[in-house]
Amino acid sequence: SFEASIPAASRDLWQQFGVTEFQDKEAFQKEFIRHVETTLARSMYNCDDLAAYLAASQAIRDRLIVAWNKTQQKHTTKDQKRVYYLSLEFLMGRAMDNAMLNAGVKDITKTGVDDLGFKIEDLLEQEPDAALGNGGLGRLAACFVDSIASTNYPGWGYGLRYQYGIFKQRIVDGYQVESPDYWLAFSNPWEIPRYEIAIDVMFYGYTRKYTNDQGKTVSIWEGGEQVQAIAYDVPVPGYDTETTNNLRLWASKPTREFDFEKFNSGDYESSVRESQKAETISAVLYPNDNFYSGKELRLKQQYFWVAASLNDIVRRFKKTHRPWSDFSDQIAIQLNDTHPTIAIVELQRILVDMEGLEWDAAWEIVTSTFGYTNHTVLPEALEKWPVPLFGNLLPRHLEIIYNINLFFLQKVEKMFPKDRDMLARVSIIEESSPQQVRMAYLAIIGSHKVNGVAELHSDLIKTTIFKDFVAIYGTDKFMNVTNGITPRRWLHQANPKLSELIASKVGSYSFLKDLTLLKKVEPFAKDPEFIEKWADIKKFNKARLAALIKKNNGIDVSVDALFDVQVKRIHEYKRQQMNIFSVIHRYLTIKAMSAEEKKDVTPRVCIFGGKSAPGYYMAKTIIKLINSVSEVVNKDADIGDLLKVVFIADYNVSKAEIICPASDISQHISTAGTEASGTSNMKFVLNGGLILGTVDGANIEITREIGEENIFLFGHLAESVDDLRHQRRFNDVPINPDLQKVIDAIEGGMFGDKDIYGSLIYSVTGNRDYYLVSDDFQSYLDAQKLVDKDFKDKTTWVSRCITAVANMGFFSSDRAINEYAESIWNIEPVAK
Ligand code: F58
Repeated sequence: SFEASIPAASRDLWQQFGVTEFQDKEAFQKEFIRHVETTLARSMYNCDDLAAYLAASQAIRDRLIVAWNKTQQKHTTKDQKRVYYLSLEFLMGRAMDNAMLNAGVKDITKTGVDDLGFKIEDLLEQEPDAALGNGGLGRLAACFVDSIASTNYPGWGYGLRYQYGIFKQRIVDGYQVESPDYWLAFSNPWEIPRYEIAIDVMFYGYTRKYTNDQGKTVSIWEGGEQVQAIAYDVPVPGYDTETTNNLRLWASKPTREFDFEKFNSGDYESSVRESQKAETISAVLYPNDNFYSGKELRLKQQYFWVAASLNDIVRRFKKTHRPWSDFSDQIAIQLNDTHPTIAIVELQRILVDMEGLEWDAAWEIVTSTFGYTNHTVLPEALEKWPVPLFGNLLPRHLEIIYNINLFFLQKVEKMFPKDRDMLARVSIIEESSPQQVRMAYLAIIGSHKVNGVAELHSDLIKTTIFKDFVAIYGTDKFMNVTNGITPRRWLHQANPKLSELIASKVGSYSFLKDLTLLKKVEPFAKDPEFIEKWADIKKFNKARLAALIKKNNGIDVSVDALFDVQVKRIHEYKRQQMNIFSVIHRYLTIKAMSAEEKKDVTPRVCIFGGKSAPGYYMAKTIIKLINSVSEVVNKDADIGDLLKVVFIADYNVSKAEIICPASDISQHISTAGTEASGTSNMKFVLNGGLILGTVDGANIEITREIGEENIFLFGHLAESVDDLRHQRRFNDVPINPDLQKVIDAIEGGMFGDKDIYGSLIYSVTGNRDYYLVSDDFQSYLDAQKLVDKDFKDKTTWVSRCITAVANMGFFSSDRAINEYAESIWNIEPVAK
């Protein structure tokens, strides 16, 4: 079996040959050629960019695997506590550039392929994004595994190997059209299939009570359908360290015995159909962002991934022959949102049903192992599973949940004997019809720490959705860990020129490991020479984006205009509708101007990008409106270069790497209290752009760090939102007059058939306007005006950008990971 070892006597021989890692250009080229000729079975007469990308990747992959092996051996020997990060999404983007950078072979690879007649940039472009996520939550997981490796913590990610990542978006006639993202078409050099690591996972079936040898009545789960989870390992190299951690992704396969009976009896078709059904579990990523949809297949995905991961974790623990009481001293498991919450129940089931521990002892282990991160307060995003669906798929787990709930409610009843409502409010089971399992409550009850992802958000969960749980557990269980981003990808890779300029003042690239060193560039915010270099780099980055816009949209934009960017998933709470309304307002204003007045206008390019969930009608309407406005404005001769509107199709990680460094202003304008943190806000500022934003999520902490003179804030505060909504619902609050003009223009047919926008307009007028577009509109326009004015003073503008960047050190995901490690996971970095 794969666990057998080389006999001691032969190990010398093994070590003598070992594997070597290429150290210079020539050695790389040798590896490259070997991979073209052997791995790919091609030749020098038959090697295009794709083949060259694959061969170079294979050479780099070999290095990663050697480092991976060393790291895993070291971790096994040291036997320290490890963390497992369970996330249903890892939005990794491309791997090649990052692997070269982190492994320290970027220069030799670049010159190596150059000599052979290729351009490294062309090879990098061949790689499809690993787009196994929807947005912020998935990208956060990707930044976190990078940081866990870069800070030398022993930690693995566990996720699903979707065959189809987030759909590809095209714009046809102004509308979003989705097509499948078949990212695995040309083999994936960045994964190691481990066909030998195959774990059986069961669904459905029934539970049966019986009396065991000790005379105890126990429940067992049997009679269900089996599928197999196959491990695919993705090496995660740390930057400038020896650590290469693992991201283990599970793919579903039929079990080996799958319907052998049927197959044998000649019923091929139904046998094949059944086996295809097993494979559909990990086939596709659900494309919703901040929205819960209770589909059985989604719950199957969750349990499949959780069961395989826990089986793997427990198996690794059992190999150490430690007592169960050591479990949480050796293992921390972080739940990225409620999607893996069933892990709490699964571990309890393993310990009680399979390993024979007493309930209380098992529960102590479970709760000290798990931590839960919440990413939203939006009610429509909170997971609740209908009890009948849940009990049918996972009958034993439902029993265990009822037990957990019973013991929990007994405790609550003792604490609050007079508060009957309390029991109904905090019960894991919601008494609706049908009953629902509230996953967030289960996650809180089964974890020792619960955290939000930015200060405001962490305060809000304590005072709103989880208020009762603070009364029960006290405040210590609830904490904040503000999100972060990896500076390797989001500064150095995305913006190599800015990174180089910063390095020239810091003295080295050490800020990529300790981002607080950015502070060293602050004195140069007043240095004319530095300012000029900085401005040149921004211009270069804007030209790079302008070229992408020309290529994808056929629109010419001037790099001298203010680049105003809002790229993120399309959602009413993120308020792209407010942005496009203000663009229409700008258009109407310019159109009404005299030639003389126009001379004063700051030219702007308004750039949008982002996907709508396929079933989200309102978000799709917003996309259509943006594209219709773009059509009208861009060809209007009265407007010329004063205003351009661009929708960049298929926004993804690779496009973000081009877009972030090119913004002058980026917009993070969610209704106060709705965006838990946001992370692209951090990316844009780190790349030398300013923010136009609301007092929401991490915008607040960004303001504190960079100074309020370096950010354009507007809008109502979170504390006023409930009141404003109430006002609108029960009184006749007039709509903002500037917004009314915009609506009149849309309704007058300026942007095509007005009927298309009926429901969008209705959503912000009358007594609805749930996201307070009208209430914030005036303050938004005022802030826009200030942006126009301030952008005219180029020197001061750049100076503010430099100061902002210098103070972004806090937002490194390395800092976030250190906080998790110290205050939730209780783990230490692995020494050399
Ligand atoms: C995002 N959540 C938050 N969820 O909206 C954002 O403020 C935060 O910065 C980020 O998490 C990281 O903490 C988010 O992206 C999802 O996409 C879920 C996907 C699965 C269904 C439910 C929403």
